[in-house]
This record gives sequence, structure tokens and C-alpha cells, in this order.
Amino acid sequence: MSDILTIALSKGRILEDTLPLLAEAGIEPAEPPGRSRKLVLDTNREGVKIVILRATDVPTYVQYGAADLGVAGKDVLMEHGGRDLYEPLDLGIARCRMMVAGKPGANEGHDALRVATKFVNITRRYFAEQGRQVETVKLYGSMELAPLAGLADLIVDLVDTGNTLKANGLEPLEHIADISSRLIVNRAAMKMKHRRIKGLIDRLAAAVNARST
Ligand code: PRT
Ligand code: MG
Repeated sequence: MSDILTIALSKGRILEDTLPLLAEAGIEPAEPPGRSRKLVLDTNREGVKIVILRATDVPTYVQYGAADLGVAGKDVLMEHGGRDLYEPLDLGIARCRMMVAGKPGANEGHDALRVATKFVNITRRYFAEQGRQVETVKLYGSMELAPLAGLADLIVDLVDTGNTLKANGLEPLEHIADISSRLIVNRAAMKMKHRRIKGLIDRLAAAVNARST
């Protein structure tokens, strides 16, 4: 196992919210992510690197040890399954809710409902646990369109302000889970690089606590 500590971050809003926390924990990228097309960034710390990935790839990199640590949304972790990952810290950023949504009353029918989502595993699990029969349709984006276009009765999606649903004549109908971003750690790395990783977890935890108090 290499001496380098590799941290996997996802592009987009999680990256924007994570960089300030990492900075408070003493780690800053040598150049701002996105300035160049570089996907591996050096940091101010000797032997600490940051890789920038697609959000859904972060758990996979950490699971296989290609990255030692990562930051991923709980939605992505629930969908991935989170096998072989430690999840030692809730960073409290990029908060939202996983919801069932649709036109008012759309979840009340007794017939097998069709549900469009990019979270098919979460959706199947949620309805199966309740003994409700649904058909899931996998989409890769713009879930809100599905009920309008007649593709599905319901969607399962992330909701923050609720404005996106509202703008499309939909409403949140059922709450599945509260979502925020989590620090995840590879199990073998946790043993082999324990001192450095424990130090980083402690500094991040202190930065998170300083915000919530
Ligand atoms: O671009 P890509 O397909 O890779 O993914 P993405 O666009 O979903 O990534 P990005 O950068 O948006 O970050 C996604 C992660 O941020 C998720 O995995 C969540 O953990 C977290 N997060 C927090 C959110 C939201 N809040 C959120 N509101 N991800 C997405 N949304 C979307 C939601 O899907 C819906 O389209 O925002 C819309 C709803 O927002 P409101 O405020 O109108 O309710
Ligand atoms: Mg995006």
C-alpha cells in the first residue's frame, strides 16, 4: 500500500461545500479544482492528493482502495450499498431529503404504480419494505418530467427547497430519508494508515462541530 493519502471528492455542489471543511482541517489543493482539466491534484500537504470524480464513482474508488478516503452523499452511498466502507463522519453539508413525489394524490392508487428514478435500489427497497408493488423505471436526470410526460406515476428524487417540484406541478408525498454528505474510508487503509487517517477524521470532526455550535 502506497504512502500517499488519496482523498476522492465529487464534482459539483459537494466539492464546493467540502473544500472549506478540508481547508479548516489543514488540507488545501495546490490549485483550484476546475482551473485545469487535471483530475489528480496535489495539496499543501506532502503525500496527500485529491482526485475529482463523478459522485457515483466515489464509493467505488474507496471500496477498492484506489482512494483511501472520500466524500459522498448519503443518497449515493445508499444506492451503492456501501459494502466494505467505513462511514465515520457526517459532514452535515449538501443537506436535502430523499422523497417520493408526484401529482397530488398520485401515491394513493392500489394498482401497481410506476416509479421513475435514478435511485432504483433505494426505490425498490423502500416500496418492498412496505409490501407495495411498484414498477421502477431507471432515468439519468430530469426526473420531474416523468409524471408530466406520462412516463411514471411517481418519482423518487432529492428535494431541497421543493421549488423544482412546485415549478412542475408536483409535490413531495412521502419522506424516505434525510440526506447529507459523509466521509467514507477504505477498511484496509483505516488499518494501514491509521495514524494519518485518524488525525484527518479528528480535524474534520472538529471543523464540523465548530460550525454547528
Ligand atoms: O451532475 P451529476 O449527474 O453528476 O449529479 P448531480 O447534478 O446530482 O450532482 P450535484 O453536484 O448536484 O450533487 C449531487 C449531490 O448533492 C447529491 O448526491 C446529494 O447528496 C446532494 N444534494 C443536496 C442534492 C440536492 N441537495 C438537490 N437539491 N442533489 C441534487 N439536488 C437536485 C434534485 O435532484 C432536484 O433536481 O436539486 C433539485 C431539487 O432542488 P429544490 O431546491 O428545487 O428542491
Ligand atoms: Mg449536476
